[in-house]
Amino acid sequence: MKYTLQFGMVLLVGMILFGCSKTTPPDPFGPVPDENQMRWQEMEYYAFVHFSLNTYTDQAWGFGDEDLKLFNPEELDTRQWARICKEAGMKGIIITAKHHCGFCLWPTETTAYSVENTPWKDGKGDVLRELAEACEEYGLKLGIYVSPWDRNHPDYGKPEYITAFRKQIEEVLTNYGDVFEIWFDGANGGDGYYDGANETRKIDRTTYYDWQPTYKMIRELQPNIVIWNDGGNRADLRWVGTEEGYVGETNWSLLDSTGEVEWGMLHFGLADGNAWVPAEVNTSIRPEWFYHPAEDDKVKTVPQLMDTYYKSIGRNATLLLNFPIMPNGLIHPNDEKAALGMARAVNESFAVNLAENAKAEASNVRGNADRFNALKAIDDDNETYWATDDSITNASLIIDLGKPTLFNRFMAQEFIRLGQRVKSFTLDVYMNGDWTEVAKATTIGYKRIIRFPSVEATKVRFTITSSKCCPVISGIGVYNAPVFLTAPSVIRNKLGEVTISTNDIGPVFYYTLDGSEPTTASKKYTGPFNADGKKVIKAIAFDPSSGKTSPVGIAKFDISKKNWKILNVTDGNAGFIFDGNTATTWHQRDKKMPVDLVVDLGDTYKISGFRYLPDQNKWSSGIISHYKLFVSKNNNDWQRVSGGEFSNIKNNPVWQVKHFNVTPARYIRLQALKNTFGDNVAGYAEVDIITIH
Ligand code: FUL
Repeated sequence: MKYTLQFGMVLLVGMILFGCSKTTPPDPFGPVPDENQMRWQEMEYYAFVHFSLNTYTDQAWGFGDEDLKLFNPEELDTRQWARICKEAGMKGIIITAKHHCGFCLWPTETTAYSVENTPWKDGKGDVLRELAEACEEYGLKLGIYVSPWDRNHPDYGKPEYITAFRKQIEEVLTNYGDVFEIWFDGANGGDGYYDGANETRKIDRTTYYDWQPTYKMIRELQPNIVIWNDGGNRADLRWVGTEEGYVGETNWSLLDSTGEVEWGMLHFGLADGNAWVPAEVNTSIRPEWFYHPAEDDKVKTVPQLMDTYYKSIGRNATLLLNFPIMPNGLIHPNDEKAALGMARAVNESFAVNLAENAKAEASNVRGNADRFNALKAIDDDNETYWATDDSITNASLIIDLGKPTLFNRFMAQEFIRLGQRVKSFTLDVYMNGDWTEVAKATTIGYKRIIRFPSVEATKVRFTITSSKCCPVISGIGVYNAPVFLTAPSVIRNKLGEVTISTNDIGPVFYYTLDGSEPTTASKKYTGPFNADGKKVIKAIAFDPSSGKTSPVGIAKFDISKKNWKILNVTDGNAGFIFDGNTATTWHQRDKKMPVDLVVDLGDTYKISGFRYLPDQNKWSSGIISHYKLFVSKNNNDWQRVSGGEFSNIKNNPVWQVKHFNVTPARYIRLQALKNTFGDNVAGYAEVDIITIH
């Protein structure tokens, strides 16, 4: 009897222990996010606003000598910014409190180069205060960008500057309530005004700022903040290595906490990194970060913004989308329209999760326990999850939609509090009695969305083909997103022949040549046509099967290039720079800087500016960063009409537009002084001029 009782007890304890070990949650694997990173990740989408003195000078980077009198945003309305961001579905706003020019948008003890000495509100204004209040009113979080590089400060480059810089950080983190993120730009050191010194000041960006004490102060002042810093100075979040709005398809939220950070690590993360440093995709709603009137018709379209959405939020990153503020202090209506259009598209795309309330079954369920079964992945609760036994590193989950259902998007989420685990997965759909693979992908993380052409199927099979350890999936979604056509691209070659095209399959195009808005009643495109000389061409794509039209693609062309000649050059590829095709580039490699490009326009024109598009492959050398432009009537007497830097051209290689006083000339000479690699190559995707009649 005694023996039986003892045996029974042992059995009971054994059963409890055995049972528990099978139904306890998986252990965390590798680095995991802290609470601040978790809160930040769940924000998903928030705004940048770029606003500074260079808003008033049409520049990308101010030099530091811009006149304070320029700053007078008479209609400044931070509530307009907040309203737009809120309606766009964003969760916060990060403002350039100080950009590289050193101008402070708040009154500061550290410099006279601030709002305090501008005509705006007689020096009594404080943009940060107004934004903090507007964010509070609209339920948005406030974030702050303070540029480490300061092209105005007399002490930049010396130890004294670090004291002033820390003081600035202290001010912005003390006086404006909770700040969710602080942003330290990676552009650091170079030429600047520096209080009249007008010189080049180089710093060692790994040591000069002595970040650790600064980080400590920041965390003391704002315990809930996340710190963004690029490259080697890592903090809580990482840059993705491009400003074009996408992170790698493979995207690990991990990096190594020490050592050099190469581009690939920023873009893809590190599968076996030892620190949790997730990715933030930062990009502007227009080509450039600051407001330039010439970009009013270059605002990204809804399809472009949706593409960015899928390549950022849909790839385990957050999206930081920038609005350039106009000189009057407002967001431009075109930008508002695009951001709200994107919000509608996101809402429409993800309004109905077809997997919710469907039947779901997994190949393995941890301890056979209900709390970890397949339904937990589709229950619309991110705190519950499907998990497998510890020994399992590949598993599948089948969602039965019950009837043939049309869809084209799949979303999966890992429960990242336990680490990022899944390395790869496939997606199959069950149609006409067979399984067909529709997608194959790597990494999931917080959120991964896959796009594929619409299918009509009854079941979806999600197979994790490889995982670091047992997978833990907290969310799965199946959606039927509306299709958005992209605006067609309109290019013109040297002979004046215009081609309209798109990457979408099936649409036809309609266009106008008189600046009016194209409709399906406009001229139909049947193939390349001739339209030489100054022209504005607007085109739309129309998909006859869905009846949908695209946004308008606009191309503005200046005078004919038919008679243009590059002088002193025999290389046959030189013609690439006038072919209208931004993907083809010509390089001059056989010269030493300064490298000249001399063009004979064939006739005399009243020239008021020029445009330069660098090689669109940022890995290529030859992206000109500093230049001079000369013009001449006779190829003998030259007049310098423009010169300086193509600011930020390395990270954002968009069209560089420079205006100057109208000068009649037949020849132009673009002189490359430096490129972004520091070698002697001068490259050009396109070169163009701006003329007046
Ligand atoms: C860059 C800066 O140089 C740009 O002007 C902009 O602020 C962007 C967000 O970061 O590196």
